[in-house]
Amino acid sequence: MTKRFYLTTAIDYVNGEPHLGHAYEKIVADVIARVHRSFGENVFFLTGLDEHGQKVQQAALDSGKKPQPYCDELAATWKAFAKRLNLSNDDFVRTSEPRHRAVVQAILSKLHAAGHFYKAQYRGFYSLKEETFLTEKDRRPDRTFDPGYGEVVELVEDNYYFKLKAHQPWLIQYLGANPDFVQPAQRRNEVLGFLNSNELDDLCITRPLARLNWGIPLPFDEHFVTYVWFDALVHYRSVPAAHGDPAVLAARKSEIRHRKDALELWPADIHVIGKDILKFHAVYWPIMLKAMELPLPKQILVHGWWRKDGQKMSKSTGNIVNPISIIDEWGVDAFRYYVVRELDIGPDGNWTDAGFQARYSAELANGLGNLVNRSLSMLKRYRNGVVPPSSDELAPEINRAAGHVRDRLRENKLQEALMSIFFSIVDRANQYVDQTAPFKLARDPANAARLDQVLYNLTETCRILAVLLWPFIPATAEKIFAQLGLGGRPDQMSYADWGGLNAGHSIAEPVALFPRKDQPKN
Ligand code: ME8
Repeated sequence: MTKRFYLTTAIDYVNGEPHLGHAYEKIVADVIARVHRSFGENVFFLTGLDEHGQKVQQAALDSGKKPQPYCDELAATWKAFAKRLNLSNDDFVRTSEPRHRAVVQAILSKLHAAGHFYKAQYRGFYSLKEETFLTEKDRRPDRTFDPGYGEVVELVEDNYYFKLKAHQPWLIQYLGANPDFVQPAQRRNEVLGFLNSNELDDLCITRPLARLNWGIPLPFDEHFVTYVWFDALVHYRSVPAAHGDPAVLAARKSEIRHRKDALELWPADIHVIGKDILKFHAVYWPIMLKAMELPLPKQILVHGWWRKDGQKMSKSTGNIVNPISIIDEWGVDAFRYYVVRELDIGPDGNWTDAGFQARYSAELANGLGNLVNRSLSMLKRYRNGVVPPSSDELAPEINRAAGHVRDRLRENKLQEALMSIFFSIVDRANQYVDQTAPFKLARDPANAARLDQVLYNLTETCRILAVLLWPFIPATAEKIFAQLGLGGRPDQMSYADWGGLNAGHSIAEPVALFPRKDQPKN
């Protein structure tokens, strides 16, 4: 048994429909998962849903349903959404599943016995909307709280706390010694800046049952349920436990059972998350894992947030991008392509319909689609679809570009990799068509050998493009392979070396990959 490359996303709250931000994160993670598979690694890609807590309880109540059936219904929508995005996830976790609940409870019992928690009374101002206690620091100069916190009430209640504070020096030291732990660097600096200038408060890990009942019961005090982060974050570990991962089972000592079908997953290789949940992942989670005596994940990869037309996306103002309607109209790969091409992992991005349509038209329809379509159509027309003898005129350039793409992919520089594919390969090959003018060569039989060369170079470039593009736009890459008459899938980077097409091979029918849209919508 060898350890798999274990990659996760945030698990989304099921208090509404999936939006662009959710879709983006899952696509980024899916591209990374496919890249690693393509490099020959054994990957385990996990995504799922965060079902407990006040927000979900409230959303269920608002729709007149009990939380579990409410979640069951929405979970079906979200799972269908994952399929629609063509995610290649290996598991889909829901935090209301017994396999997760059992692990959360076992961990809580163990940490309680080891003295990591204490019970204390807290009096403070509480934001119902954000499910969080507010401090004096959250007040505005006029002593009021930001309206973003919604209704704020004063509460006095007992709760259990996790001793977070004591580990602060250790965490600062760990972050300093492990520069790749939080990426990109700007996010790591943010965490370090925060830790160096604030004293951590201990972490409240419960809610009184009287106030919240939609949660995992605290195993050692029936009056409480587990509050979100000791529930949600633990899914990264409960899923490996459910798959019999010896590393996480060993940490629980009590129940090591060796299973034939066990998977070695922990530690996670990458947690892909959005910037708003950085503190939970880069501060709470490492300390929780230290208390659990488990190694830390290798990397937390933090993406920025999407806005639309320069404004925050919000259901109430109607300023949203509905991924499903985009996919219905333009296809899943146009959507996958755009979000990764437009936004590097790190900064915030801005969606505009005009920007999306411009990239569709220039890069997918006129760039990639046109290249593949005219290359294969010319091979059909001039050589009856039969691949001519091999030629390596473009080989040095394409091999160099493919090497660059692979290097960027190894660093999770997805946007740069896509740009290289398009600038150095798609644009170069389209320029090659213009320079060599095969339609002119075809007019004179004396140019037959030259036409053979040109057609080989173009067809082989299309094959390599399918391989390099597969992690990003898998369905399109597979279509290119099918149109090339090749069996199997373009899912291994090793296929991207020049010269894979053999003379005499017959291609299939070319079909437009990205139909041109005549009248772009505004
Ligand atoms: O935070 N642009 O769930 P969530 C980009 N359940 N990403 C966005 C975004 C936007 N406009 N809006 C949200 C939660 N996201 C918790 C996570 S993990 C153990 C628990 C991202 O549904 C957000 O940053 O509010 C997060 O990574 C993910 O979507 C889920 O957000």
